[in-house]
Amino acid sequence: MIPASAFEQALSRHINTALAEQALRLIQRSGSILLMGHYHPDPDAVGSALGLAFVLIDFGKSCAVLMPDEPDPGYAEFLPGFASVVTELPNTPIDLIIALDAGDVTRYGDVFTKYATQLQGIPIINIDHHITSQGFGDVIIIDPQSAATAELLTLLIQQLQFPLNKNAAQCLLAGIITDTRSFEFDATTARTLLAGSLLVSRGAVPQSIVKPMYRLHEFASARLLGIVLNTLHADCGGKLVWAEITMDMWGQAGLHPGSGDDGIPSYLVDVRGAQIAVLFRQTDENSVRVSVRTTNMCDATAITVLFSGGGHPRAAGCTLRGDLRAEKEKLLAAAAAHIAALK
Ligand SMILES: [Mn+2]
Repeated sequence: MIPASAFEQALSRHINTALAEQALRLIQRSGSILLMGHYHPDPDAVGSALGLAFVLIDFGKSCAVLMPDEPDPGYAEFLPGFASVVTELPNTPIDLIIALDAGDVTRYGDVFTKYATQLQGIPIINIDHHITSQGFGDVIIIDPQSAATAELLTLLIQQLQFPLNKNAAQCLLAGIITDTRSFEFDATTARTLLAGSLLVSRGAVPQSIVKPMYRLHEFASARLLGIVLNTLHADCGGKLVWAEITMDMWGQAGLHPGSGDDGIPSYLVDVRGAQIAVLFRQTDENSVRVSVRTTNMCDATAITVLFSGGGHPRAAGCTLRGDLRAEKEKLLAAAAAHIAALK
């Protein structure tokens, strides 16, 4: 077991001391604290809010965790305290707001407009790790070096010498694991792993997060994968990999059209040599939804924008309508052209 002092040495003094002390003063003088995450909350938003709440409760504070909309109920499997998350402002006094994992008020849905009267004049601490964040409120702690808001909170908790209990550690580890996809993404640093190590030393269990997040799937989804892989094609010398789900395949797998296929695009892009992976999924007679995944050589949005879609460079989507067979050929040609243009 690593002595606590070793973690303190390794993880302390990463946050501007003046900012950390300002945050501490606001926390000290507040009895009742509202923690919130951004809309479409991911496990880093929910885990950061719940994790910090577990810490502050130990510190004698009363806490409420508010999300602008319902988080995925599946998170309950690995986030202690998940059942306490609310989507409406509780009717209790609030002394302090801690807004987590987004540095812009508009990212908190309509919370700040809907409850403008109730929230007016309440001090705000904003903690985030996104490089594009401007920050808002009275104390702004933004650290783009952190792979997750939960990593930044782990540092802050260490720096302020707050007690870190097992539930808090589990929630924070969930934020770090999901924002780094199990310490895989570029954002993962030696410090991220140290923060993870500290959380595990306090009782967090990586497998209890990694397995439900990334590996567990329903029996019907496993059947669907088997059916879909029969349609697997490779073009452009293996650089373009694609597969399709036709209307009758959903039924064969025992699924409602458009459900239970979550992991398939990622599975396709992990075929060795693939630079672009495309999954066509027909969910009704008139349209085909397309998921595009790429390796870092290709930009998925360069393909999906041609079909009025959008997304991110590594993962994007669009919907095909009209002559579905012709549109599908057009999309594959666009993907092939993108690959050809790389040479
Ligand atoms: Mn995050």
